[in-house]
Amino acid sequence: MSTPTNPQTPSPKKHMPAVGIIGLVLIAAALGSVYYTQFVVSHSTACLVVPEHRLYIMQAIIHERGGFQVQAVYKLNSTAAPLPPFSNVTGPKITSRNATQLAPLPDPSLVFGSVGDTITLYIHPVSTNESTVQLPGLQGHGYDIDSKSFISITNSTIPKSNLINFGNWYTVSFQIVGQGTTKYRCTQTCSNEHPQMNGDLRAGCGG
Ligand SMILES: [Cu+2]
Repeated sequence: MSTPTNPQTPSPKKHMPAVGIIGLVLIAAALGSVYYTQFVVSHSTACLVVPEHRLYIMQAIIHERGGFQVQAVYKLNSTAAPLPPFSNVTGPKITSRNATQLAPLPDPSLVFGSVGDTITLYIHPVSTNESTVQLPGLQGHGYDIDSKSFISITNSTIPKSNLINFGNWYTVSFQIVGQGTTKYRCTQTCSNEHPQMNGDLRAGCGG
């Protein structure tokens, strides 16, 4: 009796094509997800709209008479264009030569911009002179933004006290550096509805 020959063990080389294909698929999937997160996702969160400089003309009046109201929105015709002449007595002097009026936003207190935009607010605090509704002796309203985490303020005439006096105009400019939503609000107790005297500041992408 001859000793049986060792049964043929299958050569590992026979597995190689399958292992190689699985390996290639895994590498492709890994590269694909890297590409997806690096480029596709970041493209949708970064804003690809052309930056503009928007001007918001706003009135600040007790909430019973409207609160913060955007009266007009413009965009500068060129982001390199100088801002319109501004006086703290008469406000900004905007002409069609350097700015174009935009359609009003559905929410009259909303300030909206896209990431990369510059926003300039012109705020006019107005007294109603109604001592039954407006707190007697009130000097003005207040203006402050809750979270400044996604904006970078480049210029402001609003005093550190945030008090904006009746009859004067105030301006603040900022760049939008990220998406986000916060509230701006009156900081002076001005009427019964003072707690509602606020508006949204929203930074998105386009719109
Ligand atoms: Cu107020």
